[in-house]
Amino acid sequence: MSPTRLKSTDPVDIPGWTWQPFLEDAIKAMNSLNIESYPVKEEFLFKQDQTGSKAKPVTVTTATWACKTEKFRQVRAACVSAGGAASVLNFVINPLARFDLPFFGGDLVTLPAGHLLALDLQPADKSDESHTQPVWDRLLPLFEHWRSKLPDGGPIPDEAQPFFSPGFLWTRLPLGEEGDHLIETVVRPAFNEYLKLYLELAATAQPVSDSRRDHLLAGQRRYTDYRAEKDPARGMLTRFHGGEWTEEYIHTVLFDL
Ligand code: DBV
Repeated sequence: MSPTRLKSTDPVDIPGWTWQPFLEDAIKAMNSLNIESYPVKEEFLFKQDQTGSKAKPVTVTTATWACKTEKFRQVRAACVSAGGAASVLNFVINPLARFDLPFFGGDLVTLPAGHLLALDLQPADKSDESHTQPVWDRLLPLFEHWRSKLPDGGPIPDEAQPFFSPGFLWTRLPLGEEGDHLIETVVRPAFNEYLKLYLELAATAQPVSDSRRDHLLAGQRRYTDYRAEKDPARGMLTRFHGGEWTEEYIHTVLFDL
């Protein structure tokens, strides 16, 4: 039986989904904010299909947790569970452009070949020092601390550079005990510290002028359009749930600005 999720803030409870503790940490970290549910169509709140062969079917589930707050236009978690084939938490906080804030982005991905883990506070306009510097001054000490404990994830495409901060924490870890240990002792506290810093920046953010808001909004659109166009999960989601569902999910839920 599939759990009924009627509201975007209803708990996500997918048996065997390995990233559950991270989502629970994130929701707890936001518990002093006034969280309201965010409109998400039922077919995107909870979607279950079968993949794999007739002889060895695999149940695949994609659930979406989402909310809005006073300063966040949309906070959303894409939660994918497909047994040994994939387990994903993609978590993004989209601030209102009225506040001079970066995005919070977390991509926690387990595939048969290993874990891919990305964390960042991503700028709406990397060339705008008054947007980036106050964030980077506080982010870089966290980055230096945690990156020293993780292998480097390797190169990312040049065209992605405008959308990353210098505090982009990016690693690949092996499946099994060694990877699991680093996830629990390094990646989880790093995720929580990045999020704590983000929520502190948001707590002190004051509304900006209309013209500043328009500038930030234009940068947010470039970022969101890029993420929708290049979504690395497109192939996987299309295999699991079909092309039509996936395109609508990417454009109207995951990257809906
Ligand atoms: N990535 C998303 C969404 C996902 C998702 C919405 C719903 O943006 C999952 C799920 N990411 C996902 C999957 C893969 C990656 C890879 C399934 C593996 C794709 C595959 O190998 O088949 C960080 N994520 C990646 C990669 C990077 C990121 C650099 C490798 C891309 C590649 O190998 O081509 N995603 C990227 C990033 C953020 C992010 C910087 C924000 C911090 O969310």
